[in-house]
Amino acid sequence: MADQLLLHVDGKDQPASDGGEFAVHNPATGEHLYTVANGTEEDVNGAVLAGRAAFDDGRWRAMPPRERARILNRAAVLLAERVDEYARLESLQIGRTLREMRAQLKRLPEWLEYFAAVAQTAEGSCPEFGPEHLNVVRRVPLGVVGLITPWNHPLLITMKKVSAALAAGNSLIIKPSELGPAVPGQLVALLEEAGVPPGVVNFVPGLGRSTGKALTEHPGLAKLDVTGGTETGRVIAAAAGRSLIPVTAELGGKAPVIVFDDVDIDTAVAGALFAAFIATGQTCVQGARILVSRNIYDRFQEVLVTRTRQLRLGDPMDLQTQVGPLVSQAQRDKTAAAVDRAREQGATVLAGGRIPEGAQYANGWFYEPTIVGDIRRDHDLWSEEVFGPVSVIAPFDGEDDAVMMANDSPFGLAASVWTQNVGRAVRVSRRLDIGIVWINDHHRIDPASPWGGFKDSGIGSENGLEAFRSYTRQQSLIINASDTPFDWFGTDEDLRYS
Ligand code: TXE
Repeated sequence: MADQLLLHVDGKDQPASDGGEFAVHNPATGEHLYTVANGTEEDVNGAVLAGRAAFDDGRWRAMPPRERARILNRAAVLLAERVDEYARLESLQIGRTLREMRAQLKRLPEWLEYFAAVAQTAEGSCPEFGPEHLNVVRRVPLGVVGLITPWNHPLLITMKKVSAALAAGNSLIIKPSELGPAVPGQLVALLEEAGVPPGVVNFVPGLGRSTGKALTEHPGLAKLDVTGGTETGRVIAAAAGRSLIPVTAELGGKAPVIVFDDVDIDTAVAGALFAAFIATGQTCVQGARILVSRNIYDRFQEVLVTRTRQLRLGDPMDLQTQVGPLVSQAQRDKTAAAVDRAREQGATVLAGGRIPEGAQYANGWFYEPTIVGDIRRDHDLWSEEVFGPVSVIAPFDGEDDAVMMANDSPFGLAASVWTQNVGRAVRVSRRLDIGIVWINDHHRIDPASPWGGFKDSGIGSENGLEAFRSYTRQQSLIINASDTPFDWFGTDEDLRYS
């Protein structure tokens, strides 16, 4: 890893215009890893101008789709070769376990391959427009788009946005999270190595409140796409509103895991653990509310608590570790405060609920995987997103109760339903006010499958054809195909507008 991560604008690495930088630390050990150039307003402006120049001269936008697709496929091959190196880097800077990052990163070439295929097969349309005209509707790229990404899946989330935006022919400005920008930075170099022309993908790391703000308020952007906290999403969407540009926002969540009484308890507990503690609970689709049919509740809780206590917390680089530290002191403080408040409000901590003791935890942001019971729907922990290894467990009585509890949230990103009864699974899913519903699974993602939330969880979606379309706009060509001369003011006949 280089000692300093620089901006990359118009094909060139550069420091921040004012020389500013900040440091990234290893959240498991506190060790200094590298410094990052802190992009200024001037840098953002330079990046947008570079992206615009690249867009206007058509070096990427006007390239035949098969050629763009070839380059994206080449990038997929290069990425597959670097998965181990990138996984290590991701684990070092965000603290997610190496076994998780390997599993995640080895799938990422699929995003480039999928959107390469979409670029080649995308079609316009030809709506009926009466006998004398032919209407051809083209899908054209938007221009320079701003991509703002978080730290919890640094490369996955960047990849989702980059592959759709690039396949559609746009120029990009990437503003990665200040907590884990190294691998997104490497992706930019990799894309140019694969053949994406300089100036098309620009990289401006920096702090959200300065660099991120300058980007979202820049008048030269044609779209903003953000993954982050709900409050950040509101600020960015408001800026997009002022610029009258579209926004895609993937924000917070408080996903229910709904367990019916016909499940195999061990399988459903394994599913709940997977939902709750992947990424040390730092995912927007984390199974934060485990809702269990009352007639199996006691047994389920007992197995869940036992298995939660057995999770191996520790050094993320050790392949035996199952749960790593939180990404930062702020995330751990937020987690600990949420559990303490739940205790004060009368909930019961059934497993975890502490900062672990021991030399191996002393310098990192560790917190024990935690299950909280006796939760009421007026407790803060019922509705607030923690973004840490904390889930609540509560019983329900029947389908109506399960649906009511699951929908009782300001968020609507994801849910999982665990049952062997297909009719019930379909019935319940249809009643959930939630964007992604897994049946007997959780967390699964595919580049072809829409990913987006309802309510305070965001606007629009990533992945799939809609994501590609959201990086284009329609241009309607209306061709007069009539041989009859036409003179609007030269006739007294009854006129019609077509
Ligand atoms: O995210 P931020 P943070 C949630 C989670 C977490 C909370 C805060 O609840 O505890 O958000 O985490 C950039 N203008 N999620 O502070 O701030 C920022 O630099 C423009 C949910 O790390 O939302 C980063 O690149 N940009 C989530 C990105 O926004 C701004 C993932 C996300 O950072 C900005 C992460 C501004 N004013 C956190 N302020 C998910 N949906 O998965 C910040 N940024």
